[in-house]
Amino acid sequence: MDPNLNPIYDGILNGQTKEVEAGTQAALQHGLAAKKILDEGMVVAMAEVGRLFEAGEFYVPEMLIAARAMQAGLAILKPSLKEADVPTAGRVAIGTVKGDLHDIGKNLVSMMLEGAGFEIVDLGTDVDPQKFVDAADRADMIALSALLTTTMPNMKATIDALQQAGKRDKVKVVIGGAPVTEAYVRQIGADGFAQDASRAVAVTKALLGK
Ligand code: B1M
Repeated sequence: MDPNLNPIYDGILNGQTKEVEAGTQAALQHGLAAKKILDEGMVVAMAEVGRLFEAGEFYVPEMLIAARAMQAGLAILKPSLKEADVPTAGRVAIGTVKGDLHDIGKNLVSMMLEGAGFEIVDLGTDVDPQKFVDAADRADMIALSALLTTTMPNMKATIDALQQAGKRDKVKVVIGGAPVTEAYVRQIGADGFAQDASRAVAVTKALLGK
C-alpha cells in the first residue's frame, strides 16, 4: 500500500474521523488519484472491518464509527470523483431497500453517477417499496442497494410493487450490493446488476442508451 494511504486505512479501522479527513486531504495533496485513495485506502479498510466483525473482534459500534469515518473521507473525495461539466444524462432514483440501513455503497454509487452526469434523487435507507413506486414518476431508472441477505427479497418486493402500479415498463431497475449477483437479476426481473460504483455508471449508461 502507498504509505500516504496508511493514515486513512488506520483511521477507518480505528473510527477516527479527523485522521481520515486529514489523511485524505494529504493524499490528494501528494497527487494520489481519488480513485486510488478510495479503492486502496478506504474500501480495503472497510473490507477489513467486515472481516473483524465476522471474526467476532468488532461489534456494531465499531462498524458504525468506522462507517462514519469513511463517510467523512468520502465527502472530501467527492469533488475529485466528479467529472467536470458533464451534461445531465438522465434521472436516477436510488435507495437502500426496506429493512436495510447500510448506505456507504449507495452513497458511493450516487456520487459516481452524479459525476458521470446523472441527476440523483436519493431516497435514503430503509426505503419502502411504495416510495420507489412514487419516485418512478420522475425517474428514468430506479437503483436498489441491499447489503443484507435478509433484505435482498425487498428488491423483488419493490419490483413487484412497480409492476402492480403499472410503472415497471416506465423505468429501468438496476440492483447492487455485496450479496447481490447477476443471477439474482434474472430471478427477480430486474434489468441490470452492478458489482461496484464504477460498473454502476457503465450499466446505467448502457441501460439508458447513453
Ligand atoms: Co453491517 N453487515 N450490519 N453494518 N456491515 C455487513 C453488510 C456484513 C457483511 C458484515 C459481516 O458479517 N461480515 C453483515 C451482513 C451479512 C449478511 O447479510 N450476509 C452485516 C450485518 C449482519 C449487520 C447487522 C445485522 C449487524 C447487527 O446488528 N447484528 C446490522 C443490520 C442493520 C440494518 O441494516 N438493518 C448492521 C449494521 C451496520 C452498521 C449500521 C453498523 C454499519 C453501516 C453504516 C452505514 O452504512 N452508514 C455496517 C457496516 C459498516 C458494515 C460493513 C462492515 C461495511 C459495509 C460497507 O459500507 N462497505 C459490512 C461488511 C462488508 O461489506 N465487508 C457489513 C463499503 C462499501 C463501499 O461497499 O456497501 O458493498 P458496499 O458497496 C459497494 C458494492 O456493493 C456496490 O457498489 C459499492 C461501491 O463499490 N453497490 C451497488 C452497493 N449498492 C449498490 C447499488 C447499486 C449498484 C452497486 O445500484 C445500482
